[in-house]
Amino acid sequence: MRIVLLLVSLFGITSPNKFVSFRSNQTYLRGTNYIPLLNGTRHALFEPSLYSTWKIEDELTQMKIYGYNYVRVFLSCPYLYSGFGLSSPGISINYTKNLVDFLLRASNHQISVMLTGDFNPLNYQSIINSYPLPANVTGINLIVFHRGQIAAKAQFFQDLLSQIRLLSQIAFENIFAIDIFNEISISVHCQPFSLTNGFVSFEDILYDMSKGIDRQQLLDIAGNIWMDSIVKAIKFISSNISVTASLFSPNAVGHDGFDGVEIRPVGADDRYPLRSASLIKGLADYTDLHVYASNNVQKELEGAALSREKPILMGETGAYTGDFPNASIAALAIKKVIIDSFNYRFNGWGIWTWNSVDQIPRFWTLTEQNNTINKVLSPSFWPIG
Ligand SMILES: *[C@@H]1O[C@H](CO)[C@@H](O)[C@H](O)[C@H]1NC(C)=O
Ligand SMILES: *[C@@H]1O[C@H](CO)[C@@H](O)[C@H](O)[C@H]1NC(C)=O
Ligand SMILES: *[C@@H]1O[C@H](CO)[C@@H](O)[C@H](O)[C@H]1NC(C)=O
Ligand SMILES: *[C@@H]1O[C@H](CO)[C@@H](O)[C@H](O)[C@H]1NC(C)=O
Ligand SMILES: *[C@@H]1O[C@H](CO)[C@@H](O)[C@H](O)[C@H]1NC(C)=O
Ligand SMILES: *[C@@H]1O[C@H](CO)[C@@H](O)[C@H](O)[C@H]1NC(C)=O
Ligand SMILES: CC(=O)N[C@H]1CO[C@H](CO)[C@@H](O)[C@@H]1O
Repeated sequence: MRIVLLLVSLFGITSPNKFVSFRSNQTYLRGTNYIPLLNGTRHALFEPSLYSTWKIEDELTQMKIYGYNYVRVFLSCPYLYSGFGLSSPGISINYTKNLVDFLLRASNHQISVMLTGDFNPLNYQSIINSYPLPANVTGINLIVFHRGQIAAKAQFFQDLLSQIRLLSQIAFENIFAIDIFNEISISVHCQPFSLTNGFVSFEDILYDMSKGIDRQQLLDIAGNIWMDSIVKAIKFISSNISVTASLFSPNAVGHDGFDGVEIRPVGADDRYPLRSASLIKGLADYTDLHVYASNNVQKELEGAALSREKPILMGETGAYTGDFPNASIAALAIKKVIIDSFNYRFNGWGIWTWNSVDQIPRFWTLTEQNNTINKVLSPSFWPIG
């Protein structure tokens, strides 16, 4: 670790390398999701007690050989969720030094990094608590509707990015994008959307909960305030970083397009995504729509109502092992998703996952069975454009 930090101080003033960018439009984004897990279910790449056990240098070397130009990683880990052992807002250096190490190694391989967030660390709770709870909002919907949740997330990203930059400008500049919340969605079974009549006031405007158009507008407005506030906070630290929140299509969770945030039967999937076309009318820099191999792909692509005003990425695509008998068949199924997406002018694709054969539930990985899927989908074997 010390050696890495020494290199940083020696080379920290050289001109920045940017390997990919949403702005350049020179090359398609071709990435992988690298998600080392704890117990097959919990993200753990940057977990201090585990970080040194991942074979990161080898994996990045292989990613480069297979031609990938970016890697998507998750910031979450038990240490982050529990508040880094801190009792007030801030990031532990024990965590950030691992992130910096990863960013530098990726940079050495000319691989750009997309960071992905989700829930706020526990030590940011004081920020959340310093704002009043919004009326008529319950459960998971507080994430988007609660000003305190927004302020905490904004502060978290500012703290994290400032600390990374302090440790290494090269590491800092290798972050080309931030997905502020993986697959952001609201629950139609929580307030305000579980209320199907009466009025809900949000930011001084009244919404008639019996009307689909009002329900969607309420979600759009809340989503825009949430996204724009956090984008502004990140851009304050670096205007170079592209920011969005990844999404799935409403058609992936039982809706037929953006149907007015309709409630679902008890036991049905209660998630409803934010609307991409609304987010990019605001400050989101690009759309990131996740689409997995299934016989529902065309409906998901159509139902997502993508706007082409800004770049479109498919930051996750993959194949569930339960649906595809072997890796060769899975590779062709994923290839078909990507080909189907050409009509919607996607700017890139990230495959789920690089090597997480322990994930529960299990998805075919790029590297298993002697790189069967890499030999079909990787940029070295399948250049696009
Ligand atoms: C992982 O699984 C083991 C055994 O099932 C359990 O004892 C342990 O608490 C789990 N760890 C986490 C972090 O969930
Ligand atoms: C950071 O790691 C050191 C050594 O492992 C440990 O003593 C310290 O408590 C950790 N700090 C935090 C804030 O977790
Ligand atoms: C929203 O909350 C306010 C204040 O608690 C309450 O008076 C109102 O009835 C609620 N609206 C609905 C539709 O339940
Ligand atoms: C943004 O990118 C430009 C050009 O690559 C670079 O000169 C500048 O230092 C970057 N800004 C930050 C805050 O990293
Ligand atoms: C995958 O399954 C197909 C169809 O059953 C078969 O033709 C092919 O040989 C299998 N490939 C591998 C690598 O097992
Ligand atoms: C794995 O693939 C490489 C390159 O395609 C090949 O040379 C090698 O023989 C394969 N190994 C096995 C065990 O199949
Ligand atoms: C790589 C890439 O995204 N290329 C796009 C650049 O812009 C043109 C015009 O909008 C598109 O047609 C390309 O697909």
